[in-house]
Amino acid sequence: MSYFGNVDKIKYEGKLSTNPLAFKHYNPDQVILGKTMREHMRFAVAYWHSFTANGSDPFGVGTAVREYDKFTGMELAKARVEACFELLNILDVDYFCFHDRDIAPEGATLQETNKNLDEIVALIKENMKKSGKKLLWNTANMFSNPRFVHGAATTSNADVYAYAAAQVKKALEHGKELGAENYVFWGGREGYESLLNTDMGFELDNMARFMHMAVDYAKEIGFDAQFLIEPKPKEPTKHQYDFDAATTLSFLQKYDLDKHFKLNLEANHATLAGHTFEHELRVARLSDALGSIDANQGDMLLGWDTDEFPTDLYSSTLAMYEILNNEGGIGRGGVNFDAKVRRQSFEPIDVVYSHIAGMDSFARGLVVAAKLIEDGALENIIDTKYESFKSGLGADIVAGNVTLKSLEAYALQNNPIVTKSGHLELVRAILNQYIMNA
Ligand code: XUL
Ligand code: CO
Repeated sequence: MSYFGNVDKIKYEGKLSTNPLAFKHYNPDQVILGKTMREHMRFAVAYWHSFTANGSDPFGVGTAVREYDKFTGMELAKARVEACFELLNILDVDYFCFHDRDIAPEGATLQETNKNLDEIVALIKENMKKSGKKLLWNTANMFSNPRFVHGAATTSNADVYAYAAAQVKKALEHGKELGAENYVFWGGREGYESLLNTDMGFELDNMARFMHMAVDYAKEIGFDAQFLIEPKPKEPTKHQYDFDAATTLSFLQKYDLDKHFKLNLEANHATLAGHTFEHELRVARLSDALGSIDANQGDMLLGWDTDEFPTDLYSSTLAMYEILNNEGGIGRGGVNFDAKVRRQSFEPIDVVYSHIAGMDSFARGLVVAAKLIEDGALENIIDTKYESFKSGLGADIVAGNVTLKSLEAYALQNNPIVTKSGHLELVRAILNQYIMNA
């Protein structure tokens, strides 16, 4: 059975190719700064967008009707596994990611739900073995079911807290079973609508307790995945606790969790928080917490999480610039396409086109970023900008050899102060040159 129309494995044909089913920039075996493109990127397909979602929105039902939609229940779940491995093979992508509820239907009881999950996990394991494909990360969906109306780890209902804990326990066991490289927490409903009826301090304490239990259990069962938190400022709640990289890092530090977690940063979440993607990556990188990325993009004109496939070369270049400058690159993480085709792109082949577009955009970003680094293009500009701190007074400041008094004495006799232009438009033009010509 083919769900994507018997498409052959996508191959690299070079930048002049006009074949829509070919990579123009992603050449998996091409070595850049000592690693192949495949190793730099570790691309992943997101199960929920590519196999579970169907293009429905608050105004209309799904437009993407797939061959597997003739099935229901566990038969549907099994057919989706088949579709997943077919797509990974077509795209030559090594990894995938899922939420527990993406892969198997919930039953009437937790026991039944877990039984469904176990069965599908076994099927996934079989397919992984046959194909050599790997699980970049799994996670627990603790936001869709109505029981999570007040949150999961931050709920006001202790019974729901216990249910969420049971769900994560199972997800960790499945992560171990499938050899997941990472385990992700995205706090879907960990946030609040109004402080008028919310004990924020208590909810945060409870969330930290929850995370500690997860870390302890992973250790207990010997699941050595990298733990990640994925920040997002809003949606579904008005204020999400893991607002952005800086807020999440401060939460982790306050609760002594920082040595156990890194961050999974998503482009559209960054822009919702009023940041660029590269800002979030830089903040994480400076704290040695850049763990993995969810690659997508938002829409400048819309204020919600549109999860579009990433095609903005400025963003992919600057994201790859941060990743290349990160110690160990993307490490155990990867570039997960947490992205969905638009509602009008409802044919199965659109799922293939969209991933090709995203992979090529990141491949191009990688090439440009590597060239920027090799040439020291931005480094030299930054070096020159801060050169007053390299000698004389500046060097004394950096060495800690000054006081407010000594600086005052210097300032009193240093007149006039000469400042230099930042030449930002020139810098942008240089970046343009690299994007067009590298
Ligand atoms: C939601 C989102 C999630 C996480 C995993 O905005 O990004 O899909 O990536 O729960
Ligand atoms: Co995401």
